[in-house]
Amino acid sequence: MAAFALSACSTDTPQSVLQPQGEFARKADALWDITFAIAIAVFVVVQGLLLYAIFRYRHKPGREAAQFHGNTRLEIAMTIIPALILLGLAVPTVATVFDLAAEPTGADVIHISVEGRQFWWRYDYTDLDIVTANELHIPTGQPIDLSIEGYDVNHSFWVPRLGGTQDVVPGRTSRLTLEADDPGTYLGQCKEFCGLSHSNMNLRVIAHDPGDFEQWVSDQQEPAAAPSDSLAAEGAELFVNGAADAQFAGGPSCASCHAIEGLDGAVGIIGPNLTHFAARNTFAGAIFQNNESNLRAWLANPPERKPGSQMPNLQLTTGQIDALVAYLQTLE
Ligand code: HEC
Ligand SMILES: [Cu+2]
Repeated sequence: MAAFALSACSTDTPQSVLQPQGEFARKADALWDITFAIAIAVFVVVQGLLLYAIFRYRHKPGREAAQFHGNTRLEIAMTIIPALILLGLAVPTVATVFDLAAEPTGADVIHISVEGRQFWWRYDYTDLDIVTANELHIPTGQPIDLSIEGYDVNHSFWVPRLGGTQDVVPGRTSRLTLEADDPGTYLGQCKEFCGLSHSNMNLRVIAHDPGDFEQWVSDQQEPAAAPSDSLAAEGAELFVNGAADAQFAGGPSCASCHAIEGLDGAVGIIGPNLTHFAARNTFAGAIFQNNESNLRAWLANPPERKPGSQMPNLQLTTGQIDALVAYLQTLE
């Protein structure tokens, strides 16, 4: 009990809904504050009366337990008081529900279509012509309009400090508004059990000052850089055509699952768009830091690194991994 209670004193809580960092998360938090205050008051009154009754009417020699039934006034009061409390709570709740559900309007609203997949997030900036994965870049101080779709099974999108949760259901488009006050990285994750790597389906929102966001957008809109040296060029070639030897030749090439803008033939849509892969801090559901050793381990055997991953083990040789990593690292 003590360990549980003391955990509330922790300050390092990047996914706490109680420390909102944006307009929409704050509105939900305000509702919680009211509900929590009322719940505490009810708890104290009810437990107080209970303790009083236990003590005041405890057993004593010669004292008989009274049997009684049907105190109409008490029963009416016990029905009306909770009904009034719930009615009172319904007013701010319903107002907030409608407020949060309203689609933000205005010329500067950024629309992003989010897709939950086993076990990563795909983001399509529909007006900006950018497709990326797992790390959602947004400008600070303005509402971001997310329309959210499911691709395979149910997921749930949640960045606790920036907004509410939204269930992701295949065949249905839902929406959610997020906003961040300050630049920074905000953690989130899938909140609906969705299979073996549910716990590995993280995401992060990276909020920038509006000027820095503009810069990010124009960088992302560039096609991928051409390979800078012969090893990277070999990697690009492997990426599109596979290799003439080993299992990799018979299986699908990287390009049949991944798109890279500017690389001929790389138009796949099964896996994340890799046009600016090297600009991401993390990969594979934001669970691995994007560095050379993690990338090598990933390419060597994705389902071993991330159970249930839809990227198969392509039986790459060390030489092929060298070339592919060299190429992926040029994709700034
Ligand atoms: C059958 C489809 C398929 C093939 C073939 C494939 N991938 Fe993937 N790849 C995926 C999927 C799906 C993911 C997302 C995995 C996850 O996060 O669970 C992924 C993830 C990745 C990532 C991490 C991207 C990110 O931002 O999270 C990299 C890098 C990558 N693949 C590179 C490659 C390379 C290089 C090849 C060729 C050797 C390749 N892939 C072949 C489907 C594929
Ligand atoms: Cu999920």
